Amino acid sequence: MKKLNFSIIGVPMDLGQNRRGVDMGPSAIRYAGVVERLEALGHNVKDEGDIAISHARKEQTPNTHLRNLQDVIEANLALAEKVHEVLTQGQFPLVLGGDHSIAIGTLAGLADRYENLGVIWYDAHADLNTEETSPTGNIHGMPLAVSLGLGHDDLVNIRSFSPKIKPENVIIIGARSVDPGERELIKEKGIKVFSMHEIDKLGMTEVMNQAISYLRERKVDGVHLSLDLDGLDPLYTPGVGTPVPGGINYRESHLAMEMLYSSGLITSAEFVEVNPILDEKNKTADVAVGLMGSLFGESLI
Ligand code: HAR
Ligand code: MN
Ligand code: MN
Ligand code: MN
Repeated sequence: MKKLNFSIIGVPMDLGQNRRGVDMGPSAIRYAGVVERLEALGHNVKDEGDIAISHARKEQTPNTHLRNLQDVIEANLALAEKVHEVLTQGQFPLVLGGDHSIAIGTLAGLADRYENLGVIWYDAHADLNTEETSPTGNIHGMPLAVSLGLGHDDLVNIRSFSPKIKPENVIIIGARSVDPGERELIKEKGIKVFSMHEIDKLGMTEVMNQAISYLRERKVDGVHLSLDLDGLDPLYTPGVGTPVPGGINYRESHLAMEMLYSSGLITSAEFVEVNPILDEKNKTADVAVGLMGSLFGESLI
């Protein structure tokens, strides 16, 4: 088994949406034993601590309905630099959220290292809104669009280049709550989506086989897994801000992680949207850490 050198980066960020508590996600995931779980698999783990997030809110930017725009920009600038730094040290970035707006910074930090980065977006949502299409103004509904180069200039141009990723290298898995503007973008850009419909119809084994083959055919030089815990059914991960029923189940999710492990494709990962205030006895963080176990080499026998 390949031993990895992890750098864990916590991002105690709740400014990309309007339900407090998701800033405690990194603590909850640490409490659920992430470091011990990965070390038990023989990996080296360095906990880099948390990115500093200001809880003193900046004034709202005029002429925009993007919530907490300045604070979200600052947090993602800092995260992008940190991810870039640990990559140059040869470490495997493992980012703990925080709301999903932090994927903007993670991908910005990864992008200049990979010419042809693949992205797996495991989520109930497509996170493809822009300022124009967003029904809420919540930036956690926008990080995939921003990384494709669509959205507010200051978000899109973090680390001074755009786009960070190519639409044909993105795969969305688990989608079941997609806004009209997001649907259009999926069609226009030809983004590969395995919605709940495909998961029900094909089964997770076939979905993951197709996803892995698709990324191999695209000749990606790395794959980032961005896993939003609301991708799972809220029965298993109730501690999320925007739960959507009818989601991916517990064993399907473990199978997906185990197949990704066997593929050897994953080069970075983030686990986001864990909100301990909305959770039941840290259940959602426990599931997150369990999934990391499967993603990084735990096997059943
Ligand atoms: N699509 C809706 C919006 O833009 C809801 C987004 C909810 N987002 C997350 N991330 N939890 O997946 O506001
Ligand atoms: Mn999301
Ligand atoms: Mn560089
Ligand atoms: Mn989501």
